[in-house]
Amino acid sequence: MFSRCLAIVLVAIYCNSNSAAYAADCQDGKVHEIKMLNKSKTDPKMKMVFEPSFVLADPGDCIKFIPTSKGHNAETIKGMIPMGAEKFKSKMNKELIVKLDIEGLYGVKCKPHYQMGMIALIQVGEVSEGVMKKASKIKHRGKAKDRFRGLFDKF
Ligand SMILES: [Cu+2]
Repeated sequence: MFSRCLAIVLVAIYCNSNSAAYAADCQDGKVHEIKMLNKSKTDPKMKMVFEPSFVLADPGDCIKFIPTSKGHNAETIKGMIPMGAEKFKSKMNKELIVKLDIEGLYGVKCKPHYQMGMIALIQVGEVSEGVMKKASKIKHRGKAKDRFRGLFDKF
């Protein structure tokens, strides 16, 4: 399933005037929006969250990380991207759009709030049980541990 050597196309959008470029890259697939928030919109007790924290996407879809609250970024977690996929990392307080072509699981964290549990999981296409198991066994710290457990429990 990893035989296709498609690269992730990384498109960083720094201001809205660049949205034409983003539209060109993402027009074939869906754009899934993930907000970076100080406080969850659905559960106000949850602090420092990506919302939604789980996204199911098709290969070729785009993910748009939106800095709704200040002080966050979005970057892949080491060891939590599919084989052959490229890591990505947004700048603090900047929107980031990534096109995910390679099937598998992508673990995402906010660098300053990883320990506070600011993580997200993106599933692209179909994921085998083996891949799922391997990803669920990656060790995490602080609240990231509990939140990842919560996400993997849903599978
Ligand atoms: Cu954060």
